Amino acid sequence: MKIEFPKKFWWGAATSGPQSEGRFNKKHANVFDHWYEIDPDAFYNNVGPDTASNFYNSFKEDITMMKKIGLNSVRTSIQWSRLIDDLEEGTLNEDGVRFYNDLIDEFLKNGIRPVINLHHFDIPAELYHKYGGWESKYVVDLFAQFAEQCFKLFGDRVEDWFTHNEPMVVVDGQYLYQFHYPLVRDGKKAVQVAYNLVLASAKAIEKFREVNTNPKGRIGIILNLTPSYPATLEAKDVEAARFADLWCNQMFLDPSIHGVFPKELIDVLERDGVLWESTIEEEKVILDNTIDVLGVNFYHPNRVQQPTVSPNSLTVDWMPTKYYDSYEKRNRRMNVDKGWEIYPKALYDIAINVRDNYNNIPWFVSENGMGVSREERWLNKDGMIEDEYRIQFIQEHLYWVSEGIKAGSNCFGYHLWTPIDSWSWMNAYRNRYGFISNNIHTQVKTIKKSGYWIKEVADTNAFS
Ligand code: BGP
Repeated sequence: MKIEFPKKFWWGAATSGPQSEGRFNKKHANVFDHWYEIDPDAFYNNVGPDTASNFYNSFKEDITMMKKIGLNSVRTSIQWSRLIDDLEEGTLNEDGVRFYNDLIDEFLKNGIRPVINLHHFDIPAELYHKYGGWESKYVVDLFAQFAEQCFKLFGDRVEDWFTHNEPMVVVDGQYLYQFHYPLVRDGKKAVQVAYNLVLASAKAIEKFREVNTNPKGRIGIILNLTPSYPATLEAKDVEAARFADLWCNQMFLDPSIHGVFPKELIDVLERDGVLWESTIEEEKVILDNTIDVLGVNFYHPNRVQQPTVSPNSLTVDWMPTKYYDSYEKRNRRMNVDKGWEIYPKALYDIAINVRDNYNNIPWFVSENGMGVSREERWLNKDGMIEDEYRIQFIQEHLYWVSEGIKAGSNCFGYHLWTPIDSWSWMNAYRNRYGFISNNIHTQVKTIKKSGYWIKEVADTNAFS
């Protein structure tokens, strides 16, 4: 069966500054650089972000390889901690400006659309230590100032901007489940941070509308959407799935696209005494500055059941787990290395949800991918990794994307995580995701079988 895609479909891949560049010449540490400095043991094999995939030094060669495998668009992020010299004054770091100028020009020279994101979990550590990072509305304003600098510097050449990548992961990782520095566990702060991230996105969009002069320029947000499926049709499981959807998906989708938070969520948070602090002026900024385009990161669905922990036994004041529990393993198809369920049809459900409930806004799959460990197991005699499993994974997901498009959803592209195996938060290089492998000792990069496969797909806009 031949699966075809619309003209000008984006075939690409995504990375981020902190996971690819390496720390070279950076004036400031982001929270991950800092965490690695104080606790290298928190990272798999003690490998930190210092070198990552050396993109800062090898971006020209790397982009040549991306072109070779047919990618027509690539996302990365501008690191706040690299571009800005004085974080409060918002003055520019010359080397940072030079680097991102050269990088963007190199993409364009190679016919690759640069898709630029502004925050990928990497707030400068200093802003956390001095002001509590995303807990602070002052930091929200500093982010808008940084965003404005980016639009002014690069907006003549960059058409596609995104404010945050996966703000939910900041809430979960940094403020609830303690898997990202600063490892806080505080429901009330988590709720405030979620609100502040939405506000920061809206304030950045407001700046964009003020300073952008590129007629093709547009701006959006990248959300990791996890459709929530109840374990059974019992009312309590269904209710739990409803809350999971409100908390994990709608909390960011609704204000980003409709300009308001879901009332049902506000009611629950208010009743529990953890609702964020907001002002009428801020709410107006959120209402007036919705997105033009949506990025959807999809890895796995959320299988939800009623909470197993009694609300009274919570060890902290408030947790969303008061209302739902996720479970992952019951006889489901799994990516065992990463521990994530594989359920491609969820992408179709997302497509229909965006079509029906979110104005059928233009959207693309901004990340999808399969993290696999010890991929050298599949090295062939010519030194190429034969990652058939990745090709199959992508095909299955693309099939459901195409079904969504046929049903009228406005999806315009697919980006794999990631073009070249990159450094991955605490997992460092354990799980590999790329079309191109990276030997972290020599930094030699080699195209995998999936890289040659995607080239054919991109060239023909179809696969069979
Ligand atoms: C997403 C992030 C990426 C990337 C990816 C893979 O949530 O946006 O930055 O890391 O997940 O996950 P992991 O790195 O944890 O294996």
